[in-house]
Amino acid sequence: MALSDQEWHHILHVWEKVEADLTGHGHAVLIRLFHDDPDALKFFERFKHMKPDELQHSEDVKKHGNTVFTALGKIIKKKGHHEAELKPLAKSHATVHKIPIKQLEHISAKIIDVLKEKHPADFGADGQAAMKKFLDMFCHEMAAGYKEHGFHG
Ligand code: CUS
Repeated sequence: MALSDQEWHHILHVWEKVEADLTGHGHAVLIRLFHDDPDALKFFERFKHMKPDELQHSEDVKKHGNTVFTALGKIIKKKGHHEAELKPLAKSHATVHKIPIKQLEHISAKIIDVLKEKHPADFGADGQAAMKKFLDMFCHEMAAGYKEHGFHG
């Protein structure tokens, strides 16, 4: 279901804070995900041999954190009109990276956890609910895109 103007407003409000440090936020989310669900690591050839301490300090993991958060930010700023951004992302994740939707759902949950921790004053119950709705929609649309490319992960 589409998000209301109010919901986009809540999401963009916290995202403004996130943008002060996209890399730091993305890195925190990846570290949290890899800690809570080590299985997530196996989809990343270049990370899967790393120990927790290496992951924590890896410039490559930081860079990937920035990639993930930059991609999400581009989509968020389109306030629902993100077909042009989402389609290629679904294609590359279905055909190249082969990241199951379950993993996108896991990373979505970690995104909400990290934002709650880092921005308690700017990410209250309404913001959390709006972000959850956005991320649910994102995962749902990615799954639809995956199917178009014959990936049922
Ligand atoms: O990179 C990318 O792009 C993706 C995200 C988006 C948002 C779609 N990813 Cu990366 C994902 C994931 C990771 O990193 C890890 C784990 C899981 C998932």
